[in-house]
Amino acid sequence: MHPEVEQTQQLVEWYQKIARPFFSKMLGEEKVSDFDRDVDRLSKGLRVPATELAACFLGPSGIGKSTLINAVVGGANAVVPSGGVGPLTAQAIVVRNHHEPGFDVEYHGPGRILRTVFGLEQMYKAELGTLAKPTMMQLELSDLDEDELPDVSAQVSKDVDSDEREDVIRLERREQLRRRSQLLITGSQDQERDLKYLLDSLREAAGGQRVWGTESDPSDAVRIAGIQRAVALAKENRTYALSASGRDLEFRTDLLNHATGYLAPLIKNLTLNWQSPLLASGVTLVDLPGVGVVRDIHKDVTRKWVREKAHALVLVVDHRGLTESLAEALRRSEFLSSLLYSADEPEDDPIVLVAITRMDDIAGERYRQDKSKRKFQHFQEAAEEAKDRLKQEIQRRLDEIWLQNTDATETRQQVVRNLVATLQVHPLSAPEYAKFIAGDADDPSFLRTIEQTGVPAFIASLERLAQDRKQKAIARLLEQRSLFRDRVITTLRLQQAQWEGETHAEEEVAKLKQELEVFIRPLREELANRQGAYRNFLKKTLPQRIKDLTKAAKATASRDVDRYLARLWQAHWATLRASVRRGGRYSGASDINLPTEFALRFEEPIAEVWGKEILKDLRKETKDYADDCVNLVEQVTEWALEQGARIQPKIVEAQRDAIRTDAKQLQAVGHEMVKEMRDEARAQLINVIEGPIKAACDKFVRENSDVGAGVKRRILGLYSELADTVTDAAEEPATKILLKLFKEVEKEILDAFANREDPLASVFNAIVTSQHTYLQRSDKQKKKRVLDELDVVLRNLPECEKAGLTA
Ligand SMILES: Nc1nc2c(ncn2[C@@H]2O[C@H](COP(=O)(O)OP(=O)(O)OP(=O)(O)O)[C@@H](O)[C@H]2O)c(=O)[nH]1
Ligand SMILES: [Mg+2]
Repeated sequence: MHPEVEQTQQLVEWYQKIARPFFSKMLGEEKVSDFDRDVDRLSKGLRVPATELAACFLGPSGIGKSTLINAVVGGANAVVPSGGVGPLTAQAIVVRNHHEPGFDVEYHGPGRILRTVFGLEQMYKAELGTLAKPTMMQLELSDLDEDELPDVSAQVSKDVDSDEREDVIRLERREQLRRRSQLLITGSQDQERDLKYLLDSLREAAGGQRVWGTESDPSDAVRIAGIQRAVALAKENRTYALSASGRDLEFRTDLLNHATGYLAPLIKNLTLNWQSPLLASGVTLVDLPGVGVVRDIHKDVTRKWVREKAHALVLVVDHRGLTESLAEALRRSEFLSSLLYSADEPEDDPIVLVAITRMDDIAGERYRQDKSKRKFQHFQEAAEEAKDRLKQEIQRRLDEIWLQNTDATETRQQVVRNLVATLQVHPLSAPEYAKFIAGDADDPSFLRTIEQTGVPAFIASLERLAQDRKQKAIARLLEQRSLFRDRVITTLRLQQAQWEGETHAEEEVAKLKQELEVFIRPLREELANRQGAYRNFLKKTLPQRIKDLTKAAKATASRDVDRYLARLWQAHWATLRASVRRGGRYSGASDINLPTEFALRFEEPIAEVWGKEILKDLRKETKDYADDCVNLVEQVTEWALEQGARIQPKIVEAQRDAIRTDAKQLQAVGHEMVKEMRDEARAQLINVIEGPIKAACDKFVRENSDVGAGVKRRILGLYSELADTVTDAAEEPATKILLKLFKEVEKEILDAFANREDPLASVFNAIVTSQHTYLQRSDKQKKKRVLDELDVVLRNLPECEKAGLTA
């Protein structure tokens, strides 16, 4: 176990077993519950050893993502399937450290197969002439679950007229469904089968009857049974797990069946458990679906990983650099906008790494043309060039997708600066690396050392990032721990000083008290003013500011939404119509997603406002207030310390230290919440925005406004109206979200400081022991008992904490 974690655990145990009972007897439950909260926070920090670094690999299909992942975890062994994963297998595969190699799968239910059957049957019946040609609408609704098949309409030329276009799309869809069915039943997309046979087999696999009069072919029986098993598991919400130990071939086959074979279309989640030094160092690798091939939900999978879970984003490119589709995927994954919340404190932001694959091909090409240098020299030169070029190119692309003219707010620019400042570029060749690992004399690498492949440096970078992340978590834990320890110890010290102190004669105390009263009166007034102002800030100024800022955010959002809608004029009318029929979302020749796009445009100004204005103001005001309190207390302590033998300096100093410690805790207020906050803010915005959009679209379709001449104009008119409705509707929830977040931070502040006993009163009491405590403490027996107990508490403090105990 990590020493910091172990020590924290000891401290927590000490508090619970020894210090807490003492406190609850001496100080009362209120003070103790305050410490309890600190301990809760500390206990959460104890999960440090499990801190993972999720590195997500994003890049075009076939670029070499899986090959690279295999190289970094397996060396020469393939772990994730690579090479020729078709467009139908767009799964995120999570590779994580586990002592027992194997994999876990979560499947989709039977609905997915049934929709394939339904779509295929519709088209088949139409061809037989028993049914009218399905309309575009039927096609759209029947065949697909948005996510399931590659985008067709994008591939159909925009020049063909619309009827012809629909025909082309229809045929293409049919072909895709057919190929998918072939994959499910025969294990290969290209294995031709009779359509009726496919339909019957799929029905059987989904748990239904064969209705087209065909017989099951024994060679396909294994797969039908396999699908039935998968569907049954999905129905019971269970996962499938297979351990790799001792049955390599079976494992390989089974994994292949899942990742690229007949089960691939049914997979929801696939996790590979594996062992390798890199994984053991806390790195989890996520092989994301290839960009540019798949449809909506995969973008959702990508977005979920990239926006919400990635701690490192590996952009996999080749010598052509960041292609348009990858840049687009990056934009769409909302990675950049998620960084807006933390533009001013980017230390915990995910890091972007660019891996350039196929450097060996470039070297080969150059070598063929210029034999004056060795191939490995060409490799090294090309790698150096690529590094510089890519850095510039990333900057350029980011400008293009995110910083164009009016979009370029200062916060966005800050996000890009932060990203570029920590960007890493790794030109590499995974296949050459694998050759070094394999050490096959018949198939050596042309490179001189394994380092030249670029892969070891890439691995080292990931490891370093994982270490950094752990280190940061540990540093946070350490900080929390020392704060907590200081608070506990100052409290104990104060008790000790108070009980140990010689008790003064009653008249003497009374006189001191009088003098102190005189001195402290103006300070009390000042404190009261200060408290009033701070309370006012918390209760009025800031909430009002939040409201004003959301109003301003709304104006910005509304302008940006208009700009987005203006761009939709370029969309094909059929795409627009498809989108209106699907509640404002459709992935076609151009991608339309009103709920997300609207939410995004609203979220952005809000994110900026939160980090740049609200949190900043709040921290500043709080710090000023805390500093003022400390300052007032210090004035009193100074006065007291000048009183010589009339007071107990130890008590006074202990009290002052206690207040200083409390104030210190406030400095990082709100820091821990940024991440949860941004996920929540976004989800809530989408929620409020989605409903009205869907309702308006449905109404539009019910009224048949989606057919007939001028449909494009009508739809864009509708969307434009929606923009206003939606931005209006979003204002209130947006304010609520911000207020809620603020409340949480406020609570953190109150817990730490403001709700405490008045600091001047505490120090006053510390100086002038009240009559009651005076009497109590003059009971010699009791005094001895308390001091003994206190001694036990302090003596049992874990060794490592005792350094802070120099009396
Ligand atoms: N020469 C060379 N070939 C590579 C390199 N990286 C990958 N390849 C080859 O490129 C092909 C595709 O690699 P994959 O790793 O499967 O690609 P991918 O990015 O995972 O593709 P999808 O899973 O379809 O998105 C395979 O045949 C690899 O052997 C490289 O650095 N050099
Ligand atoms: Mg792959």
